[in-house]
Amino acid sequence: MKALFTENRETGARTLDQQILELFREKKGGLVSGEELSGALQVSRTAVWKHIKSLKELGYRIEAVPSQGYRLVASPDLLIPAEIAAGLTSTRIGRHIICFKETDSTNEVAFKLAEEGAEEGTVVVAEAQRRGKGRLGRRWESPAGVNLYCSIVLRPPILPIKAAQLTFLSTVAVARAIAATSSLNAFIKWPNDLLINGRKVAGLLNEMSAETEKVNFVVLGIGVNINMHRDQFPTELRHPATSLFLEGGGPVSRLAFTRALLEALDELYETYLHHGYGPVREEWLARCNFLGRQVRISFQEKELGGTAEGIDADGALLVRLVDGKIERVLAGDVTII
Ligand code: BT5
Repeated sequence: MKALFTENRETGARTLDQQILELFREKKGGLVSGEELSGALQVSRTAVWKHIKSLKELGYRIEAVPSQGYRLVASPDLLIPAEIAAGLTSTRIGRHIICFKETDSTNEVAFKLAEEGAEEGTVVVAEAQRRGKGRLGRRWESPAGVNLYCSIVLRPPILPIKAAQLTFLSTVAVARAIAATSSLNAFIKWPNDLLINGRKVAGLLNEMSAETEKVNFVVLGIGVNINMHRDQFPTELRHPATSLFLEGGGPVSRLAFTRALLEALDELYETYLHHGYGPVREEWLARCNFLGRQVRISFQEKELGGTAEGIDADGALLVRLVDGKIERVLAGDVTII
């Protein structure tokens, strides 16, 4: 499992590419000599050259001025730790950021890292996923370079039955990040979707490791379609899908979005730890647009219809059946009629 870039904001440990980018950033577009780079990084000039070459391959425009050094001319909207961490104000979420050019599934990587002891707030990001996961073994389309695929390790001191509450926390965080970085407003559809104009723009998949009375860790998996174009969606998706680009008509900075998301999550998680689920639930209810509507819910072989009334303290959906009884629904797919 070789990460493209890693950065630990607490210990300061980072890859050489990260360090080179930081030196460039400090110079604010000015020249950095090869000597300066090799001295600061404690590697040979040839090694510096090789790293510069690999950064160029990633889309960084780096100009070499003969016998003077290198200058960073332009950076791509690439999800790498140095860029994500620049100006990031979160304290807990994003303490350690690990980025891949491609991986099977960021949730799988984060889960494995958490099993190996990764600290709370570790964030795994990939530019592309080979086998992005949806719920129940479904696939999450994850083309390269246009969207956000990320997974966050949390170690909340809660009982396993409360862990579903964290899905609400991440949906609210995504909705906040969309509002902060675009002119769009996303609505939440229980339990794990965000919709714009009725089309799915983001999906969440939380996975947990727990014992009977203790959560070891939770991995919050978040996929957001940011700059995905129409032709990048497969034709056979179960529900209509969209991206921020398609809805807003223009590109959205993936870096700005990622920072906004991590900061929103940080704030919501802090609130959750200190004040419980109540405030998160309130905001979730305010951002969801299907309460009072007729819905159909399918789960495995079962189907049930009624009016969506709300969510309870555990995050279960409350549905009023035709006979007036309220049914608590813990899992399933909702279709708004
Ligand atoms: C989800 O499942 O919506 C959860 C998606 C979670 C993806 C993130 S990406 C980072 C992290 N790492 C992972 O491996 N996963 C998480 P579900 O509600 O089951 O919806 C899946 C269904 O959405 C699929 O069956 C498709 O019909 C549709 N779909 C697939 N890719 C999509 C996309 N990019 N945009 C919109 N809809 C999509």
